Amino acid sequence: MTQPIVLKEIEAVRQAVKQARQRGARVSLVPTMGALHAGHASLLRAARAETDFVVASIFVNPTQFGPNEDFERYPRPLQKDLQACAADGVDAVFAPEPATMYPEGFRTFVEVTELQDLLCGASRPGHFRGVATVVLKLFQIVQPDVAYFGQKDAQQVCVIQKMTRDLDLPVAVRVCPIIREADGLALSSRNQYLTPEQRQRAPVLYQALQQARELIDRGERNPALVQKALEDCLASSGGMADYAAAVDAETLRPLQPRLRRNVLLAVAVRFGATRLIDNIVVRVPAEKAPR
Ligand code: PAJ
Repeated sequence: MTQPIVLKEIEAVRQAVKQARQRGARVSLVPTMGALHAGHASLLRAARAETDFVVASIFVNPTQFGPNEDFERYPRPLQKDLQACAADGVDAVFAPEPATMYPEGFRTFVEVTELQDLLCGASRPGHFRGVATVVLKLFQIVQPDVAYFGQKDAQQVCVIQKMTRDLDLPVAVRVCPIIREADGLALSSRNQYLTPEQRQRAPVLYQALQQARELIDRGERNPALVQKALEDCLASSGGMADYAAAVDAETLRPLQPRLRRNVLLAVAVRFGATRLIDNIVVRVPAEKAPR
């Protein structure tokens, strides 16, 4: 098992990528905040399988955390993460200090208007501005051919795809499926905050999504009723629903008057101070035109 090179400086990343490119390598980037689990590993493996030089970034990005969020206590098990990167064949790990990414006097931010304010954006103001800004910076530093993201963070994917198109970034964005525990709970670095009792209740997010999917499969097309089904199921678990939504998978806008095309079912629930999210996309078959 070869160890990845660990780089803390932007110039060192540029050099390593330049050398790889001189060898003709296709370069990929897997942005993460560390505390790596099997969800992250699936992205690293996809990158390993599809490209020649894999860069993983490990950076707990301060600008995407709100003032009362978990930036300080977010887990940072760097040595363990480096082992995970080695096991999945990562070539280089970029693990900068906050002052390297945001030196004194940093003033420039990227906003993907509207998309950034919906769903998670409503209860986490500034979150997607921080995500878009750091991802654009990482794209600029690594200049990858391909970047890998998880469907787990569906809105993040929408925001990054929109930014990439709107700013003509020469990066192919790949989206990998959600990796789950056996009981359906989507893997997340934040699952470790859950008490044993909260952990037992946490699969309710996926159960609610499945129930709503079944409703749509049985022919329900009323968005309000599907949303109500999601809310009722979440309420049964004692978690506090932040939102439950059945929206257009691309624009994240409400579908009115009926569900159609690709419907994103998305939920966010608080268990104590821990906020969990999950989603599935349901394809609604085109309706037959009335004769
Ligand atoms: P982080 O939460 O560490 O996630 C890094 C990547 O792993 C994201 O693309 C996320 O969607 C993906 N991921 C997390 N859990 C997953 C799961 N269960 N299945 C599949 N993929 C999963 O998302 C971020 O970091 C940050 O916002 C970042 C993009 C790095 C910008 O700071």
